[in-house]
Amino acid sequence: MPQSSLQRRQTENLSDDIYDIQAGLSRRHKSISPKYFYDHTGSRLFDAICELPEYYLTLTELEIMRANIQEIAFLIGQQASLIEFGSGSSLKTKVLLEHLQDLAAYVPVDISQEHLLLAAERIGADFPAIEVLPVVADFTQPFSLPTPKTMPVKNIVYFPGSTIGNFSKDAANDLMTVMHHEAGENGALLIGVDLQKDKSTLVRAYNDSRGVTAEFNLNILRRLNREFDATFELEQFSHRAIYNEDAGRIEMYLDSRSDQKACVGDEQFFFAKGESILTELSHKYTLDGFADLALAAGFRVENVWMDRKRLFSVQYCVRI
Ligand code: AVI
Repeated sequence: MPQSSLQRRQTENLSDDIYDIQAGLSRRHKSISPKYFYDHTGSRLFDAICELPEYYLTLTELEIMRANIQEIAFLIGQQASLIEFGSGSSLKTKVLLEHLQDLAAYVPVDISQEHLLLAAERIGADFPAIEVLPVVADFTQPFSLPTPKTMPVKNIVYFPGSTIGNFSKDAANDLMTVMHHEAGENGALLIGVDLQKDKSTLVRAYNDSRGVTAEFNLNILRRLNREFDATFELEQFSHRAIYNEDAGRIEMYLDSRSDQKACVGDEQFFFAKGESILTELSHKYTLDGFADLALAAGFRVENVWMDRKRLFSVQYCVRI
């Protein structure tokens, strides 16, 4: 039977992903991209992480949003178009939308169509007065914006959760440049940025006592086994997260517990006992460090809100 174009696209994407995974595991320092964390189970585990007090990021960002929502809404102003990078079903998005009832449109952008449409439908049901215009796109590349019924006064790019930290410094600059482009003239960026702090708080956040982060990290191998023809033995790997103070980032690894082999597709890989696979970087910024990153992409930080302990920041950056 001839393949439909959707089937063909799915097959092509699958083989691109297998090559990408094989290339990562062929390097001297093995790695697997964190983009493979988020299958159904991975997304559920990440939601569970966000509820852990040790993972202070989500609860603190929400607290900052709630405490400063009037001022944030005032800066965004009336009839703006809110463009969320990521599909935005979170509580933070809801807190924001509750206070922006006169938005021109809410535009969630995500590469996963299924996830995006579900989130957009939920937001549409909760906020019937707001025009919701989902866009399926890889937001690391420039994309076209839809035209809302009401002409927006300005675009506000919203990027919560400190996901910016998961990008290398160069990739973060590229992404901020795309945000600058999508924000357009008079536009701005509202972004959640995790801050540098004492090592023990950071290490605890990524090595929680209930082992949810360990399970989240190991699930990447379970997904590779299921979707990418891989043969990892999960009990032969262990989760490790460290804070690299010089680089200002959390590094998450899966360490091999023994000398072993595993296949991905038709390639076999050898793992020596103690050898690590890097699965994620999570950069933590100083206020000055983030202001420099913003400036390099054409933004000036206009407002910074933080919690009392200065664990996390929400920053409003205007286009210059
Ligand atoms: C999605 N991202 C901001 C999380 C982080 O903190 O870097 C992913 C995560 N990894 C382990 N715990 C949470």
